[in-house]
Amino acid sequence: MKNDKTTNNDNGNSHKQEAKRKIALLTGTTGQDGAYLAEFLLNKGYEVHGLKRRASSFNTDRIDHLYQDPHESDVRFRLHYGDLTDSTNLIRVIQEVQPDEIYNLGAQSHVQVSFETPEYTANSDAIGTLRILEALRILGMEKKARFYQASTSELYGLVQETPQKETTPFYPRSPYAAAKLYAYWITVNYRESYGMHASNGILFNHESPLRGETFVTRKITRAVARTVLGLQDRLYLGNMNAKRDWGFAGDYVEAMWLMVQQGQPEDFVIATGETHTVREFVEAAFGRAGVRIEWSGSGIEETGRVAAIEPGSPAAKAGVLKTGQTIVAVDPRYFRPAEVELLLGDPSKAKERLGWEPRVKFHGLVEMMVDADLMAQQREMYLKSGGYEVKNYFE
Ligand code: NDP
Ligand code: GDR
Repeated sequence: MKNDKTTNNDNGNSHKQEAKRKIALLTGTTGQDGAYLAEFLLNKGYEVHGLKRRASSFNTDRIDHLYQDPHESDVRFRLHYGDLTDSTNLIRVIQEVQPDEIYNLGAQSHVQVSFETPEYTANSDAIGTLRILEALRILGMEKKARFYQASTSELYGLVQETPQKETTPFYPRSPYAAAKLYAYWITVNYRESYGMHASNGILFNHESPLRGETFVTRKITRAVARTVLGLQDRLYLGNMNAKRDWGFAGDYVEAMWLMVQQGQPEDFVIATGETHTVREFVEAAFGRAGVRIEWSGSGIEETGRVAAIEPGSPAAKAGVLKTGQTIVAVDPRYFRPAEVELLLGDPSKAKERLGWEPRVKFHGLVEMMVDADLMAQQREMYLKSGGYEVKNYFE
Protein backbone atom coordinates (compact mmCIF):
# COMPACT_ATOMS: atom_id res chain seq x y z
CA MET A 1 0.00 0.00 0.00
CA LYS A 2 1.28 3.47 -0.86
CA ASN A 3 1.01 6.36 1.62
CA ASP A 4 -1.93 8.31 0.22
CA LYS A 5 -2.11 11.92 1.34
CA THR A 6 -5.04 14.20 0.54
CA THR A 7 -3.97 17.84 0.28
CA ASN A 8 -5.55 21.12 -0.88
CA ASN A 9 -4.31 22.76 -4.07
CA ASP A 10 -4.19 26.54 -4.73
CA ASN A 11 -7.89 26.62 -5.63
CA GLY A 12 -8.83 24.95 -2.40
CA ASN A 13 -9.72 21.72 -4.23
CA SER A 14 -8.47 18.58 -2.64
CA HIS A 15 -6.45 16.15 -4.70
CA LYS A 16 -4.63 12.93 -3.99
CA GLN A 17 -0.88 13.13 -3.65
CA GLU A 18 1.01 9.86 -3.76
CA ALA A 19 4.12 9.87 -1.57
CA LYS A 20 6.37 7.01 -2.64
CA ARG A 21 7.14 4.61 0.14
CA LYS A 22 10.90 4.33 0.75
CA ILE A 23 12.61 1.00 0.30
CA ALA A 24 15.51 -0.08 2.50
CA LEU A 25 17.78 -3.10 2.09
CA LEU A 26 19.65 -4.34 5.16
CA THR A 27 22.48 -6.81 5.39
CA GLY A 28 22.90 -8.37 8.85
CA THR A 29 19.13 -8.29 9.42
CA THR A 30 19.25 -11.27 11.76
CA GLY A 31 21.85 -9.62 14.03
CA GLN A 32 21.33 -7.25 16.96
CA ASP A 33 21.42 -3.99 14.98
CA GLY A 34 19.54 -5.46 12.03
CA ALA A 35 16.63 -6.32 14.31
CA TYR A 36 16.46 -2.85 15.86
CA LEU A 37 16.93 -1.07 12.54
CA ALA A 38 14.34 -3.16 10.70
CA GLU A 39 11.77 -2.36 13.37
CA PHE A 40 12.75 1.33 13.38
CA LEU A 41 12.37 1.61 9.59
CA LEU A 42 9.08 -0.30 9.54
CA ASN A 43 7.76 2.15 12.14
CA LYS A 44 8.82 4.97 9.83
CA GLY A 45 6.70 3.47 7.05
CA TYR A 46 9.53 1.92 5.01
CA GLU A 47 9.35 -1.24 2.99
CA VAL A 48 12.21 -3.26 4.47
CA HIS A 49 14.15 -6.03 2.74
CA GLY A 50 16.71 -8.01 4.65
CA LEU A 51 19.45 -10.42 3.72
CA LYS A 52 19.52 -13.62 5.73
CA ARG A 53 22.02 -16.44 5.56
CA ARG A 54 21.04 -19.99 5.04
CA ALA A 55 21.64 -21.88 8.31
CA SER A 56 20.95 -25.43 9.40
CA SER A 57 18.73 -24.21 12.21
CA PHE A 58 16.46 -21.19 12.65
CA ASN A 59 18.44 -17.95 12.81
CA THR A 60 15.65 -15.37 12.79
CA ASP A 61 14.83 -15.25 16.54
CA ARG A 62 15.55 -11.54 16.79
CA ILE A 63 13.18 -10.60 13.96
CA ASP A 64 10.44 -13.20 14.29
CA HIS A 65 8.13 -10.58 15.82
CA LEU A 66 8.44 -8.55 12.60
CA TYR A 67 7.63 -11.48 10.31
CA GLN A 68 4.82 -10.97 7.83
CA ASP A 69 3.29 -13.82 5.89
CA PRO A 70 4.50 -13.23 2.31
CA HIS A 71 1.11 -14.46 1.04
CA GLU A 72 -0.73 -11.53 2.59
CA SER A 73 -1.23 -8.21 0.83
CA ASP A 74 0.81 -5.12 1.68
CA VAL A 75 3.81 -7.03 3.02
CA ARG A 76 6.43 -4.49 4.09
CA PHE A 77 9.09 -6.82 5.49
CA ARG A 78 10.76 -9.44 3.32
CA LEU A 79 13.81 -11.63 3.75
CA HIS A 80 16.09 -12.78 0.93
CA TYR A 81 18.71 -15.49 1.18
CA GLY A 82 22.13 -14.01 0.66
CA ASP A 83 25.72 -13.66 1.71
CA LEU A 84 28.28 -10.89 1.60
CA THR A 85 30.77 -13.31 0.08
CA ASP A 86 28.61 -13.84 -3.02
CA SER A 87 28.58 -10.96 -5.56
CA THR A 88 26.11 -12.67 -7.87
CA ASN A 89 23.63 -12.85 -5.04
CA LEU A 90 24.17 -9.23 -3.97
CA ILE A 91 23.75 -7.93 -7.52
CA ARG A 92 20.56 -9.92 -8.02
CA VAL A 93 18.97 -8.92 -4.70
CA ILE A 94 19.81 -5.23 -5.19
CA GLN A 95 18.44 -5.35 -8.75
CA GLU A 96 15.25 -7.00 -7.55
CA VAL A 97 14.66 -4.77 -4.52
CA GLN A 98 15.73 -1.43 -6.09
CA PRO A 99 16.45 0.07 -2.67
CA ASP A 100 16.55 3.79 -1.90
CA GLU A 101 18.82 3.06 1.06
CA ILE A 102 21.23 0.23 1.84
CA TYR A 103 22.46 -0.38 5.38
CA ASN A 104 25.47 -2.70 5.40
CA LEU A 105 25.34 -4.22 8.87
CA GLY A 106 26.35 -7.76 7.96
CA ALA A 107 29.76 -8.86 9.24
CA GLN A 108 31.74 -11.46 11.11
CA SER A 109 31.57 -9.06 14.03
CA HIS A 110 33.44 -10.84 16.82
CA VAL A 111 36.91 -9.41 17.41
CA GLN A 112 38.39 -12.47 19.14
CA VAL A 113 36.92 -14.85 16.54
CA SER A 114 38.55 -12.75 13.80
CA PHE A 115 41.97 -13.90 15.04
CA GLU A 116 40.84 -17.46 14.31
CA THR A 117 39.04 -16.77 11.03
CA PRO A 118 41.03 -13.84 9.60
CA GLU A 119 40.56 -14.66 5.92
CA TYR A 120 36.82 -15.19 6.19
CA THR A 121 36.53 -11.99 8.25
CA ALA A 122 38.32 -10.04 5.52
CA ASN A 123 36.16 -11.63 2.85
CA SER A 124 32.85 -10.77 4.47
CA ASP A 125 33.69 -7.51 6.26
CA ALA A 126 36.11 -5.86 3.82
CA ILE A 127 35.43 -7.34 0.38
CA GLY A 128 31.74 -7.76 1.23
CA THR A 129 31.47 -3.98 1.48
CA LEU A 130 33.28 -3.55 -1.84
CA ARG A 131 30.90 -6.06 -3.43
CA ILE A 132 27.85 -3.99 -2.50
CA LEU A 133 29.40 -0.74 -3.69
CA GLU A 134 30.41 -2.35 -6.99
CA ALA A 135 26.98 -3.95 -7.38
CA LEU A 136 25.48 -0.47 -7.19
CA ARG A 137 27.83 0.72 -9.95
CA ILE A 138 27.26 -2.32 -12.13
CA LEU A 139 23.50 -1.75 -11.87
CA GLY A 140 23.87 1.99 -12.55
CA MET A 141 22.36 2.70 -9.12
CA GLU A 142 25.29 4.57 -7.57
CA LYS A 143 23.38 7.87 -7.64
CA LYS A 144 20.02 6.32 -6.73
CA ALA A 145 20.71 4.34 -3.59
CA ARG A 146 22.18 5.84 -0.44
CA PHE A 147 24.68 3.66 1.44
CA TYR A 148 25.43 3.26 5.14
CA GLN A 149 28.53 1.40 6.30
CA ALA A 150 28.73 -0.08 9.80
CA SER A 151 32.15 1.21 10.79
CA THR A 152 33.50 0.79 14.28
CA SER A 153 35.45 2.27 17.17
CA GLU A 154 37.74 -0.77 16.78
CA LEU A 155 39.38 1.28 13.99
CA TYR A 156 41.02 3.40 16.73
CA GLY A 157 42.56 0.29 18.32
CA LEU A 158 45.79 1.43 19.92
CA VAL A 159 44.35 4.84 20.57
CA GLN A 160 46.22 7.89 19.38
CA GLU A 161 43.98 10.45 21.11
CA THR A 162 41.27 10.41 23.83
CA PRO A 163 38.37 10.97 23.44
CA GLN A 164 38.25 9.61 19.90
CA LYS A 165 36.53 11.69 17.25
CA GLU A 166 36.13 11.67 13.45
CA THR A 167 39.63 13.11 12.93
CA THR A 168 41.47 10.74 15.32
CA PRO A 169 43.98 8.56 13.43
CA PHE A 170 43.18 4.84 13.13
CA TYR A 171 45.38 2.00 14.42
CA PRO A 172 43.54 -1.33 14.03
CA ARG A 173 44.49 -4.14 16.43
CA SER A 174 42.74 -7.22 15.01
CA PRO A 175 41.92 -8.89 11.68
CA TYR A 176 38.35 -7.63 12.26
CA ALA A 177 39.48 -4.03 12.68
CA ALA A 178 41.84 -4.27 9.69
CA ALA A 179 38.98 -5.56 7.53
CA LYS A 180 36.70 -2.78 8.78
CA LEU A 181 39.46 -0.27 7.99
CA TYR A 182 39.33 -1.34 4.35
CA ALA A 183 35.54 -1.10 4.38
CA TYR A 184 35.74 2.40 5.89
CA TRP A 185 38.15 3.68 3.24
CA ILE A 186 36.46 2.01 0.27
CA THR A 187 33.23 3.70 1.36
CA VAL A 188 35.01 7.08 1.48
CA ASN A 189 36.66 6.30 -1.85
CA TYR A 190 33.42 5.46 -3.67
CA ARG A 191 31.83 8.61 -2.24
CA GLU A 192 34.70 10.73 -3.57
CA SER A 193 35.19 8.87 -6.86
CA TYR A 194 31.60 8.34 -7.98
CA GLY A 195 29.65 10.95 -6.01
CA MET A 196 27.80 8.28 -4.05
CA HIS A 197 25.78 9.16 -0.98
CA ALA A 198 27.85 6.83 1.22
CA SER A 199 28.48 7.39 4.94
CA ASN A 200 30.41 5.65 7.68
CA GLY A 201 28.91 5.49 11.14
CA ILE A 202 31.86 5.00 13.49
CA LEU A 203 29.84 3.36 16.20
CA PHE A 204 31.24 2.61 19.63
CA ASN A 205 30.10 -0.56 21.42
CA HIS A 206 26.34 -0.76 21.66
CA GLU A 207 24.43 -3.43 23.47
CA SER A 208 20.91 -4.55 24.31
CA PRO A 209 18.97 -7.60 25.46
CA LEU A 210 19.41 -8.81 21.85
CA ARG A 211 23.22 -8.67 22.02
CA GLY A 212 24.97 -11.90 21.00
CA GLU A 213 25.70 -14.06 24.07
CA THR A 214 29.47 -14.16 23.51
CA PHE A 215 30.06 -10.39 23.61
CA VAL A 216 31.20 -9.40 27.07
CA THR A 217 28.15 -7.39 28.24
CA ARG A 218 25.61 -10.07 27.37
CA LYS A 219 27.91 -12.81 28.61
CA ILE A 220 27.96 -10.98 31.95
CA THR A 221 24.23 -10.18 32.23
CA ARG A 222 23.27 -13.71 31.22
CA ALA A 223 25.74 -15.13 33.76
CA VAL A 224 24.36 -12.82 36.48
CA ALA A 225 20.86 -14.20 35.91
CA ARG A 226 22.06 -17.79 35.78
CA THR A 227 24.30 -17.45 38.86
CA VAL A 228 21.58 -15.85 40.95
CA LEU A 229 19.16 -18.62 39.96
CA GLY A 230 21.70 -21.38 40.64
CA LEU A 231 22.07 -22.44 36.99
CA GLN A 232 25.77 -21.49 36.78
CA ASP A 233 28.53 -21.44 39.41
CA ARG A 234 31.04 -19.02 38.01
CA LEU A 235 31.57 -16.41 35.30
CA TYR A 236 34.95 -16.70 33.56
CA LEU A 237 36.26 -13.58 31.84
CA GLY A 238 39.41 -12.33 30.11
CA ASN A 239 40.76 -8.79 30.44
CA MET A 240 38.59 -7.00 33.00
CA ASN A 241 40.66 -3.79 32.77
CA ALA A 242 39.53 -3.05 29.21
CA LYS A 243 37.45 0.13 29.01
CA ARG A 244 34.56 0.62 26.65
CA ASP A 245 32.07 3.35 25.78
CA TRP A 246 28.86 1.29 25.93
CA GLY A 247 25.57 2.60 24.53
CA PHE A 248 22.17 1.15 23.67
CA ALA A 249 21.62 -0.36 20.20
CA GLY A 250 18.08 1.05 20.03
CA ASP A 251 19.50 4.58 20.23
CA TYR A 252 22.29 3.88 17.74
CA VAL A 253 20.12 2.65 14.85
CA GLU A 254 18.37 6.02 14.85
CA ALA A 255 21.77 7.67 14.30
CA MET A 256 22.35 5.38 11.28
CA TRP A 257 19.09 6.51 9.73
CA LEU A 258 19.77 10.19 10.47
CA MET A 259 23.13 9.94 8.66
CA VAL A 260 21.47 8.55 5.56
CA GLN A 261 18.89 11.39 5.56
CA GLN A 262 21.57 14.11 5.49
CA GLY A 263 21.87 16.30 2.36
CA GLN A 264 25.58 15.50 2.15
CA PRO A 265 27.11 12.12 3.02
CA GLU A 266 29.57 12.28 5.91
CA ASP A 267 31.16 10.13 8.60
CA PHE A 268 30.08 10.37 12.23
CA VAL A 269 31.22 9.07 15.62
CA ILE A 270 28.31 7.65 17.62
CA ALA A 271 29.06 7.15 21.31
CA THR A 272 27.88 8.08 24.81
CA GLY A 273 31.01 9.99 25.90
CA GLU A 274 31.38 7.76 29.01
CA THR A 275 33.80 4.88 29.52
CA HIS A 276 33.81 2.01 32.03
CA THR A 277 35.92 -1.07 32.66
CA VAL A 278 34.61 -4.58 32.14
CA ARG A 279 35.00 -5.00 35.93
CA GLU A 280 32.66 -2.04 36.53
CA PHE A 281 30.13 -3.67 34.22
CA VAL A 282 30.37 -6.89 36.26
CA GLU A 283 29.87 -4.96 39.53
CA ALA A 284 26.90 -3.00 38.18
CA ALA A 285 25.27 -6.10 36.70
CA PHE A 286 25.56 -8.21 39.86
CA GLY A 287 24.52 -5.09 41.80
CA ARG A 288 21.28 -4.91 39.84
CA ALA A 289 20.46 -8.45 40.99
CA GLY A 290 21.31 -7.51 44.59
CA VAL A 291 24.84 -8.96 44.86
CA ARG A 292 27.77 -6.83 46.05
CA ILE A 293 31.11 -8.15 44.80
CA GLU A 294 34.42 -8.07 46.64
CA TRP A 295 37.59 -8.52 44.54
CA SER A 296 40.80 -10.22 45.56
CA GLY A 297 44.02 -11.27 43.84
CA SER A 298 45.29 -9.76 40.62
CA GLY A 299 46.04 -10.73 37.02
CA ILE A 300 44.95 -14.26 36.23
CA GLU A 301 44.47 -14.89 39.98
CA GLU A 302 41.78 -12.24 40.34
CA THR A 303 38.44 -13.43 41.69
CA GLY A 304 35.15 -11.85 42.65
CA ARG A 305 33.27 -13.12 45.71
CA VAL A 306 29.85 -12.42 47.12
CA ALA A 307 30.37 -9.70 49.78
CA ALA A 308 26.71 -9.06 50.55
CA ILE A 309 23.23 -9.80 49.28
CA GLU A 310 20.68 -7.00 49.39
CA PRO A 311 17.49 -7.97 51.23
CA GLY A 312 14.45 -8.18 48.95
CA SER A 313 16.61 -8.33 45.79
CA PRO A 314 16.29 -11.05 43.10
CA ALA A 315 19.38 -12.77 44.59
CA ALA A 316 17.88 -12.73 48.09
CA LYS A 317 14.53 -14.04 46.84
CA ALA A 318 16.14 -16.82 44.84
CA GLY A 319 18.10 -17.77 47.98
CA VAL A 320 20.85 -19.67 46.16
CA LEU A 321 24.00 -17.55 46.68
CA LYS A 322 26.00 -17.45 49.92
CA THR A 323 28.38 -14.71 51.04
CA GLY A 324 32.01 -15.58 50.45
CA GLN A 325 31.20 -17.71 47.40
CA THR A 326 33.48 -17.11 44.37
CA ILE A 327 31.37 -16.18 41.37
CA VAL A 328 33.83 -14.45 39.00
CA ALA A 329 37.26 -15.66 37.86
CA VAL A 330 39.75 -15.04 35.05
CA ASP A 331 40.33 -17.50 32.23
CA PRO A 332 43.32 -16.53 30.05
CA ARG A 333 41.59 -18.24 27.08
CA TYR A 334 39.63 -15.02 26.70
CA PHE A 335 42.75 -12.83 26.42
CA ARG A 336 43.30 -11.54 22.88
CA PRO A 337 46.59 -11.63 20.97
CA ALA A 338 46.35 -7.82 20.79
CA GLU A 339 43.92 -5.86 22.95
CA VAL A 340 42.12 -2.54 22.60
CA GLU A 341 42.48 -1.15 26.12
CA LEU A 342 40.51 2.09 26.08
CA LEU A 343 37.68 3.44 23.96
CA LEU A 344 35.88 6.69 24.69
CA GLY A 345 33.99 8.47 21.94
CA ASP A 346 33.25 12.15 21.40
CA PRO A 347 29.80 12.32 19.76
CA SER A 348 29.73 16.17 19.49
CA LYS A 349 29.56 16.21 15.68
CA ALA A 350 26.52 13.88 15.71
CA LYS A 351 24.84 16.06 18.32
CA GLU A 352 25.49 19.24 16.33
CA ARG A 353 24.73 18.00 12.82
CA LEU A 354 22.25 15.18 13.34
CA GLY A 355 20.65 16.40 16.55
CA TRP A 356 21.42 12.94 17.92
CA GLU A 357 22.05 12.16 21.57
CA PRO A 358 22.00 8.84 23.45
CA ARG A 359 18.95 8.36 25.66
CA VAL A 360 20.29 5.36 27.56
CA LYS A 361 23.55 5.58 29.49
CA PHE A 362 25.67 2.98 31.29
CA HIS A 363 23.49 2.18 34.34
CA GLY A 364 20.24 2.23 32.35
CA LEU A 365 21.78 -0.19 29.88
CA VAL A 366 23.03 -2.58 32.57
CA GLU A 367 19.62 -2.59 34.26
CA MET A 368 17.76 -3.21 31.00
CA MET A 369 20.02 -6.15 30.12
CA VAL A 370 20.08 -7.77 33.58
CA ASP A 371 16.30 -7.48 33.95
CA ALA A 372 15.76 -9.05 30.51
CA ASP A 373 18.14 -11.92 31.27
CA LEU A 374 16.57 -12.55 34.68
CA MET A 375 13.20 -12.91 32.97
CA ALA A 376 14.61 -15.09 30.18
CA GLN A 377 16.44 -17.43 32.54
CA GLN A 378 13.46 -17.79 34.85
CA ARG A 379 11.31 -18.63 31.84
CA GLU A 380 13.80 -21.27 30.75
CA MET A 381 14.04 -22.69 34.26
CA TYR A 382 10.29 -23.04 34.63
CA LEU A 383 9.86 -24.51 31.18
CA LYS A 384 12.60 -27.04 31.87
CA SER A 385 11.01 -28.03 35.17
CA GLY A 386 7.76 -28.72 33.33
CA GLY A 387 5.98 -25.73 34.83
CA TYR A 388 4.28 -23.01 32.91
CA GLU A 389 4.25 -20.08 35.31
CA VAL A 390 6.93 -17.41 34.92
CA LYS A 391 7.75 -15.74 38.21
CA ASN A 392 9.28 -12.24 38.13
CA TYR A 393 11.40 -11.53 41.19
CA PHE A 394 11.03 -7.78 40.54
CA GLU A 395 7.31 -7.81 41.20
P1 NDP B 1 25.83 -9.21 15.01
O1 NDP B 1 27.00 -10.11 15.12
O2 NDP B 1 24.75 -9.28 16.03
O3 NDP B 1 25.15 -9.44 13.57
C1 NDP B 1 25.91 -9.62 12.43
C2 NDP B 1 24.99 -9.93 11.28
O4 NDP B 1 25.77 -10.13 10.10
C3 NDP B 1 24.14 -11.20 11.45
O5 NDP B 1 22.88 -10.98 10.86
C4 NDP B 1 24.93 -12.22 10.66
O6 NDP B 1 24.13 -13.28 10.18
C5 NDP B 1 25.37 -11.35 9.49
N1 NDP B 1 26.49 -11.91 8.74
C6 NDP B 1 27.64 -12.43 9.21
N2 NDP B 1 28.42 -12.83 8.21
C7 NDP B 1 27.74 -12.59 7.06
C8 NDP B 1 27.98 -12.82 5.69
N3 NDP B 1 29.10 -13.39 5.26
N4 NDP B 1 27.05 -12.44 4.80
C9 NDP B 1 25.89 -11.87 5.20
N5 NDP B 1 25.59 -11.63 6.48
C10 NDP B 1 26.51 -11.99 7.40
O7 NDP B 1 26.40 -7.72 14.91
P2 NDP B 1 25.75 -6.34 15.38
O8 NDP B 1 24.33 -6.33 15.01
O9 NDP B 1 26.15 -6.08 16.77
O10 NDP B 1 26.57 -5.31 14.49
C11 NDP B 1 26.10 -4.89 13.21
C12 NDP B 1 27.26 -4.32 12.43
O11 NDP B 1 27.81 -3.21 13.11
C13 NDP B 1 28.41 -5.28 12.18
O12 NDP B 1 28.95 -4.98 10.92
C14 NDP B 1 29.41 -4.92 13.27
O13 NDP B 1 30.71 -5.27 12.86
C15 NDP B 1 29.20 -3.43 13.35
N6 NDP B 1 29.46 -2.80 14.62
C16 NDP B 1 28.86 -3.27 15.75
C17 NDP B 1 29.04 -2.63 16.94
C18 NDP B 1 28.40 -3.10 18.20
O14 NDP B 1 28.85 -2.69 19.27
N7 NDP B 1 27.36 -3.91 18.13
C19 NDP B 1 29.88 -1.40 17.04
C20 NDP B 1 30.41 -0.98 15.76
C21 NDP B 1 30.21 -1.66 14.62
P3 NDP B 1 23.82 -14.58 11.11
O15 NDP B 1 22.72 -14.15 12.05
O16 NDP B 1 23.39 -15.59 10.12
O17 NDP B 1 25.08 -14.91 11.83
P1 GDR C 1 34.56 -5.70 21.34
O1 GDR C 1 33.43 -6.39 22.23
O2 GDR C 1 35.74 -6.55 21.17
O3 GDR C 1 34.79 -4.34 21.93
O4 GDR C 1 33.83 -5.60 19.93
P2 GDR C 1 33.48 -7.58 23.27
O5 GDR C 1 32.25 -7.45 24.08
O6 GDR C 1 33.76 -8.88 22.63
O7 GDR C 1 34.76 -7.22 24.19
C1 GDR C 1 34.84 -6.01 24.94
C2 GDR C 1 36.04 -6.07 25.86
O8 GDR C 1 35.80 -7.04 26.89
C3 GDR C 1 36.98 -7.82 27.07
N1 GDR C 1 36.61 -9.12 27.64
C4 GDR C 1 35.87 -10.06 27.04
N2 GDR C 1 35.24 -10.08 25.84
C5 GDR C 1 34.53 -11.18 25.52
N3 GDR C 1 33.88 -11.21 24.35
N4 GDR C 1 34.45 -12.26 26.33
C6 GDR C 1 35.08 -12.30 27.55
O9 GDR C 1 35.01 -13.27 28.28
C7 GDR C 1 35.82 -11.14 27.92
N5 GDR C 1 36.52 -10.80 29.03
C8 GDR C 1 36.99 -9.58 28.84
C9 GDR C 1 37.56 -7.91 25.67
O10 GDR C 1 38.92 -8.33 25.74
C10 GDR C 1 37.34 -6.49 25.18
O11 GDR C 1 38.38 -5.67 25.62
C11 GDR C 1 32.47 -5.20 19.84
C12 GDR C 1 31.87 -5.90 18.60
O12 GDR C 1 30.50 -5.66 18.59
C13 GDR C 1 32.49 -5.34 17.32
O13 GDR C 1 31.78 -5.86 16.20
C14 GDR C 1 32.36 -3.82 17.34
O14 GDR C 1 32.97 -3.28 16.18
C15 GDR C 1 33.00 -3.25 18.58
O15 GDR C 1 32.37 -3.81 19.72
C16 GDR C 1 32.85 -1.73 18.67
